[in-house]
Amino acid sequence: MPPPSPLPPTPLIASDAHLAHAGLVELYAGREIPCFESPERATVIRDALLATGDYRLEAPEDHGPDAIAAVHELELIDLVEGVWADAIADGHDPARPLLPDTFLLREYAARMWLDQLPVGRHQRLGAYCFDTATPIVAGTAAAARAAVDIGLTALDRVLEGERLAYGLCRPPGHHAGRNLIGGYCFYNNAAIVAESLLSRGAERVAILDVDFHHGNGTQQIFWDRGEVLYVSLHGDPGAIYPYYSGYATERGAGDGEGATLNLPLPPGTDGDGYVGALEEGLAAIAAFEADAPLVLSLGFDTYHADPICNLSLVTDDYARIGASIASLGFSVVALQEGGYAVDALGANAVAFLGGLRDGLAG
Ligand code: OKP
Ligand code: ZN
Repeated sequence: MPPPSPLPPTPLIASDAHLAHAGLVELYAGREIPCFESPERATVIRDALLATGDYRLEAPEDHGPDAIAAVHELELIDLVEGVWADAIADGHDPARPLLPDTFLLREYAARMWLDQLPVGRHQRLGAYCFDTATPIVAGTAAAARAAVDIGLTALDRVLEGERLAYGLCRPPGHHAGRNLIGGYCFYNNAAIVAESLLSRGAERVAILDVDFHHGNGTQQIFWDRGEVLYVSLHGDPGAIYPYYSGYATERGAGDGEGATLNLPLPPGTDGDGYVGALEEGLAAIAAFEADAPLVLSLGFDTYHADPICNLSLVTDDYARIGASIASLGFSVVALQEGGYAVDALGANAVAFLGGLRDGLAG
């Protein structure tokens, strides 16, 4: 192992609360499979970063419920916080994760008042969830809250002067919308951090999303708001989850028109192809002239061996991508989203954050 670099250690904000968000299964193509979004993902990333000597581990501080309520509707928060208890009270097997068994589709929603929804939160789960990949267990809500606190604590460190802070959020956040959970996500960590920046006086905040998947939740939350630029590189939704959003034609609306930039990538895109598209995204961010740190939704599911994705990045590409993002000159609040090739997550995190860290220091 090379000697640690002389730069001061970068804050790595992490918590063990996520360990109880475990035993998860998802439904895929008619089968129940172990959930790709597992606790060991966060453990291997944390251990690999700490082994470099370049990071200092810090627990999140409790930021309370207000920052979550600034982004998510109260009934969604109430659902996340209470759905497990309602299911258990109604006889749900505590050893089994909870998934919705119905979804509130447009046809029904059009003639249903929200106050007609069933009282049991487990019975109305399908009104607030858009897929079968977002299992809930006893520890889910506390893990989701801790992930938000991780993001907000990382933000605090950057506002105190760090060029980079990394929040090891789990569960991830970018698929969660104002009133929807899905895609392993409950509270939208990156959106909450961006909103917190606005509440602390920033006028223009940019979010860059380099997770393999389109952050449909982040896009929805800021869709009609010009003060937040959302730029996402992702697998082409024509063939890839979340299927119904992430097309290049989606550019925001109203005050937010032009403040959403989607850069869908063809299957097999390699490092050169990726960096080419990234340059377009970075140019848009530079032109936006944010007056706040960059919020980065960071996924490693762009990796060639990721089990649910189709791009072709290799570990060295992450160092380049990190360096390229650093060249923007913004301080960065980097928040973990996806990445499911567990054996490679540590090396990819070390490469990416190392490139970013060195770039920001130089
Ligand atoms: C969350 B994040 C897998 C189907 C897709 C949901 C993927 C959520 C990704 N066979 N299931 O953006 O990494
Ligand atoms: Zn992803």
